[in-house]
Amino acid sequence: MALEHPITIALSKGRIFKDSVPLLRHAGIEPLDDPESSRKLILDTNHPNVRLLIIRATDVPTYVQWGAADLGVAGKDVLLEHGGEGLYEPLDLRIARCRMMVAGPKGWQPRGGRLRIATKYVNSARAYYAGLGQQVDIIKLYGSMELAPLVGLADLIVDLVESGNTLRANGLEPLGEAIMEISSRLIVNRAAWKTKHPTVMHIIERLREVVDEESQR
Ligand code: PRT
Ligand code: MG
Repeated sequence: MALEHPITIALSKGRIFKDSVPLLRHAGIEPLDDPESSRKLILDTNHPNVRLLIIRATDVPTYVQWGAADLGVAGKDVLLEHGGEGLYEPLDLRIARCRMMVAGPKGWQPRGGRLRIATKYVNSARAYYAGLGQQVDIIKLYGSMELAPLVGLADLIVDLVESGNTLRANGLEPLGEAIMEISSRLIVNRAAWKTKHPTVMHIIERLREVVDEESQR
């Protein structure tokens, strides 16, 4: 049968869960609880062999890397910070899309001197400025990056932008083109890829079908 091996899938609640549900449904997997209303961290599904772990977005690659989950859904931003060790990334699910951008106070102009960049995305920001050949100081934050330029912690931020409302509400604006387009990826534990191959492949193929269908709309 299609899902012959027990499979654990790691997801974060919020936009990734919401956007993953229709995709998983296409693979025959339906959660029996809603993480927004239930406090359960392990959700059963309609399929006796499949369960979902509800964890922080940044923890998803870690659970999959160590085999506590076989599969996971994680943003490219999160995967770049994690490093991708022990993971396969076979499918772009094209959900939870946004752009990673540099932003600063409206009308900001460089004054010369070394820039301070506040961000949660230290690896991506470092790689971006290294690519420009520009020396900057990167300041690691865990959230609310928009505050940093307003109170003099940093000149600029590197953050995710979807509608731009969060930046605007704080008197900030994007600077230049996006650093990169972000979407969520299906990730697979390397050992599970081998030991549960038919089941993993079945899920990937069903997900690929629905992602392709969506992208042709
Ligand atoms: O919230 P938590 O601290 O638990 O973790 P998280 O923020 O990593 O998780 P979550 O669930 O908020 O985001 C999960 C994934 O969704 C991210 O890793 C991204 O890949 C993706 N994603 C897509 C986004 C956004 N769009 C997004 N807009 N993640 C965050 N945002 C935030 C952004 O950081 C900024 O604060 O939304 C704000 C900007 O939105 P706009 O619409 O105002 O521009
Ligand atoms: Mg968030």
